[in-house]
Amino acid sequence: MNDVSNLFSLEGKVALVTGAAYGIGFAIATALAEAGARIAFNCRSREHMDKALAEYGKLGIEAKGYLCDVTDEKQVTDMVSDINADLGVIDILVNNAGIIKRIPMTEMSAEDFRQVIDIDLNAPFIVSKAVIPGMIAKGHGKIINICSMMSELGRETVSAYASAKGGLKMLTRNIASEYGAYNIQCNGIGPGYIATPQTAPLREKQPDGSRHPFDSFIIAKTPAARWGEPGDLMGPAVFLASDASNFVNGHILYVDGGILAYIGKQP
Ligand code: NAP
Ligand code: GCO
Repeated sequence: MNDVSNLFSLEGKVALVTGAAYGIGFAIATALAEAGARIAFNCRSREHMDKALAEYGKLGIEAKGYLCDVTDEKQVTDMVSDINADLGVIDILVNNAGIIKRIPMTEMSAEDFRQVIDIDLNAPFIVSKAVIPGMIAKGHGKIINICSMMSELGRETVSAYASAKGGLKMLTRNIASEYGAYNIQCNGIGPGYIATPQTAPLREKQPDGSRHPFDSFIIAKTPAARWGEPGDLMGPAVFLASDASNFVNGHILYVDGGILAYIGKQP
């Protein structure tokens, strides 16, 4: 049996966190580094990468950054080979990179819909496919897919995002089913509403200084009565990346301040 104090250690592990230049990915990569892992991350913009490297540096984290669009299979396989050479074979993958387009469905172009599916669903398939053979060879692996409230719920304007995140929940269960026998655990984290650049438009102050109506709506719908912070995902990510979760597979851990448990304020 494992000593409980070592169960959460990631010493000696190599982790790739996609889209970890800022926001949730940055917090998760920071947590994995603090638990002992060597960190690789990617994003699409050189400017974002340089800023992120400076931010990781300030925290004393030697993260390695790669310019890579996760929808491009060749760029992804090249990045994974580079990480294998630079840091070692990947033990932990966090499929975090993602976008949202908030457009009423009947006004949304098929091209916009496809772009969201491409980044939020096809890319986790592409990146997972690129790392799983190395995990099989190593005899273990952890894949964490960043899902959403929208893996379970619908709402106006997010048809593409909800379709992608619902699909990502099922990709998570399928990877767990297909590769569990190789000692690979694939789980999801379903964050509630987290204050990051992605959700900034939903929190913008009104011209009179009052809260955005969506901001008030989320606070009323969340039993914790607040937005989440990226730091709220740090503990759950370390748990799902570590030996502490070795018999947890195909699970979506909702980290939502209780949103999914709550029907909403009674009249
Ligand atoms: P964010 O602040 O917009 O950050 C997204 C990150 O993904 C950035 O680093 C971005 O960097 C990168 N990225 C986007 N498209 C990419 C691509 N094609 N290739 C490589 N990198 C790409 O988002 P966030 O709020 O931190 O969200 C992170 C994840 O959590 C997403 O999957 C999101 O859907 C999910 N999520 C967010 C919330 C929330 O409330 N914020 C809740 C539930 C789930 P570049 O622009 O430089 O490429
Ligand atoms: C939205 C989207 C996201 C959410 C998140 C909830 O409603 O705009 O659902 O931006 O923040 O995915 O889990």
